[in-house]
Amino acid sequence: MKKLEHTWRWFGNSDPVNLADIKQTGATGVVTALHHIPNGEIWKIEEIDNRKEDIENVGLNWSVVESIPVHEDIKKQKGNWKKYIENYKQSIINLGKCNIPVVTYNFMPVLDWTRTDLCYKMPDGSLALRFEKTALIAFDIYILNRDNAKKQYSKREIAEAKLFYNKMTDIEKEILTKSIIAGLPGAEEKYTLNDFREALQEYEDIDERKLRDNLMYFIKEISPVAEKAGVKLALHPDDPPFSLFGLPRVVSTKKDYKLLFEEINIDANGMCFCSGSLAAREDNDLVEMVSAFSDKIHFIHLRNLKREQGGGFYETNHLDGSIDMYKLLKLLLHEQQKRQLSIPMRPDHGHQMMDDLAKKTNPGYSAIGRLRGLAEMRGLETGILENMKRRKI
Ligand code: DNO
Repeated sequence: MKKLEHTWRWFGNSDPVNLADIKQTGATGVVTALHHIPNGEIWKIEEIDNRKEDIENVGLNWSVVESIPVHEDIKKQKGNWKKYIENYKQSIINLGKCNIPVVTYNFMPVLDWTRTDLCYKMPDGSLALRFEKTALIAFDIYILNRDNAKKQYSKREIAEAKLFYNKMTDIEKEILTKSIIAGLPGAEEKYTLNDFREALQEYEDIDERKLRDNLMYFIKEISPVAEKAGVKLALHPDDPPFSLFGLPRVVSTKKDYKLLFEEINIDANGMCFCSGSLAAREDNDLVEMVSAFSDKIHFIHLRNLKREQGGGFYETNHLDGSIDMYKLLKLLLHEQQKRQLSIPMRPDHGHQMMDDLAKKTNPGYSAIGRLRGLAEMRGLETGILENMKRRKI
């Protein structure tokens, strides 16, 4: 019975969880990026090789790149976008030469993943990440003062947001602002309020249709290159999978991925199946999505969440929450049995807990919470595989 490849995200030398720690988690693969290279520039072979050597020196493999960021100009097709696409291709070619098999990326305009609370206290005292719609609306209308923001929300949502805002202290307003726009780990863009307003304005003439066209254009350009280079592309879903601040988002649903795979039928063009991102929408049926796109899954993020009334959610431990992790993992393991190579999987986020509560950690990426997630997933996987073996499925 074939297992998934167990991997761990590492943010490079500044990450408080170092490579020697990762070795002890039971992971065999590392997921990382050359975070010091500015968006749009080429990842040179020498730089890739140096990073690879650091990882291999502790007996681990560099299994997945997460991410080569897609320059905003490519998403908007403005400015130097053509040059940035050429650079992106070259980075993929260089990664292929260094035998790095998977590249993850996303196509979210302006903001990568977004949360409103990075220290949401759970009943057991650990801290979770939360996306509270009311907090986002309060920020949008009363802190960012975005033109026309009110038009996007219902009267009830606006009233709740106002109440929420009126109760906030200045420090709370600052923390909320930072949580949303100051850049979460791995998001290579960060903004001040003014930069953020300007970045949003740049998208005024870009609707869903235009953004989707730009996405298709980009993938049509890069996927034949990736195919030739022996690199799989794993497009990460929008997190959360719906529009924020009036921006279009086009990688949120089964329909979005279906369009993408129908239009660009190349093996290298695949997805990063991120359970937590997709499950923030109740109408995303994860089991149905795995079944529909099973051979397109080049990378797996496992994480759970609890959806809350009003469209928000908070992140739960891997075996709790709205996702039936047993059912999901079983399906993924069935797909794994059909493959030659193990599909890389990583525990995506974990609570800040135990010793980590007193340490400076990257939100969502502390050591112990993720270790708990990985251990739970490895245990569940062992049980499912053993059962499959006994029942000869
Ligand atoms: C958040 C991550 C995302 C992801 C990118 C992929 O924890 O899953 O930042 O890395 O969206 O490009």
